[in-house]
Amino acid sequence: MELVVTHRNTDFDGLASMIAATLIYPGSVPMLSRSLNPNVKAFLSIHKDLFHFRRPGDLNPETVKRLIVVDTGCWDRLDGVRSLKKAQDLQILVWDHHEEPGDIEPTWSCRRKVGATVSLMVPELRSREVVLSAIQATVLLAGIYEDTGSLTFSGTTAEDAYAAGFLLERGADLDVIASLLRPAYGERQKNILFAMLQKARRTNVNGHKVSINVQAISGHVDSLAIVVRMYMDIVNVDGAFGIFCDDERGRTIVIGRSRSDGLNIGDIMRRLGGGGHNRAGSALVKSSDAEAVARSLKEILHQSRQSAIQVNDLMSFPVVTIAASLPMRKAAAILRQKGCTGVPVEEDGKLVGMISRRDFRKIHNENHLERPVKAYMSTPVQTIGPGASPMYAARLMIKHDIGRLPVVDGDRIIGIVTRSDTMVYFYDQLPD
Ligand SMILES: [Mn+2]
Repeated sequence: MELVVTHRNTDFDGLASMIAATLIYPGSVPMLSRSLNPNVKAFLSIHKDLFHFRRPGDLNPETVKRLIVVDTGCWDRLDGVRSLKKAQDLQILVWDHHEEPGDIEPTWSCRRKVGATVSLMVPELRSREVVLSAIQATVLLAGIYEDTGSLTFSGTTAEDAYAAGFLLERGADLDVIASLLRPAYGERQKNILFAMLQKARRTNVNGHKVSINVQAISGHVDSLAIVVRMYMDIVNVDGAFGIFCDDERGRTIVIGRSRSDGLNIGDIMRRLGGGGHNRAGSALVKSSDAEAVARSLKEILHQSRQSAIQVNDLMSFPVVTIAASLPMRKAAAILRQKGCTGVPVEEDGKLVGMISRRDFRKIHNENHLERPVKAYMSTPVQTIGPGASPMYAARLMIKHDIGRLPVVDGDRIIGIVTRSDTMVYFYDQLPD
């Protein structure tokens, strides 16, 4: 017998990958884990009859000749096949998209870091010319959408998008998917979110807007990560941390979410004894002193700024400046010669304004080109410190509709950062 299995607490990617496996390996038998995530559970309660899933205990593992494992590479995460771990002559096939290979030693595997395991399997279905029903296409696409946040998470690859395109062509229904992927958000989650919003505070950590929120909880609460994610969206910050202390159990759960690479949640959580990746992570602290946990989190945040890219990594220097008394005609010549669209203006060694090509539009009479720069420059000057984040620089430029910011250290101009410098950063092409 060929048996198809996936990880416990099965999500749509796991479920979809099992369905894909039964299509790739005709005759194989899918066996569900005893634990399913709430969305998958709700889906199967309605669609159970369409799929012939078995449950642990339904079959004798000894008859298995080939084990097909999808969406995990770890024995620990499988349910009901422990006895196969030491089986002789067992063929094991693994389809997985997780970075950690896990402890299953497969005979054959397809492993690549893409957004969803099912994205790895779609090309196989395609090349075998498997005919997909609309409902199959829908479940497969739900797997991709759930794991990639509808193709928006940073781990999403072109392969995921191509697979999604193929499934849409095969009739995957987006309205059905929207109803399948509802976040597990109920009364308890709502109450916690409301309590968090009532005392929402924003702070600035190196130009990143961050919110840290302490809440008391009692007993196990599902889906706190979803609450933190919603909180981040509503409070509109770059990073949000929920510190949930459980007095009874003497422990505190810290959950972090971020929208900026400058705030690496995984790094921060590792320093609290937890883990995660760039945008998401958590830690379990064996103490219910939430204020102390909040203090260490703040300390870590302030220390970690050093490792992030700062404005002084992007700025150009030395900076061309011009004197406030210089005639506009000469200023125009300097801009042309240096090939820049704007430069800072100085008077008595102090930054007093910016002059850019745009300011020349204020001149309607040729003679006025003899007037000093001081008469046309833009003031006051918006500046930025060398330690600020590229995100903050971009925000200032958008807010004030300007294309460049002088970088100042005290009174001194030490560089200039432009819109294109920040773009280079956001698109990952930092010159070294
Ligand atoms: Mn997955």
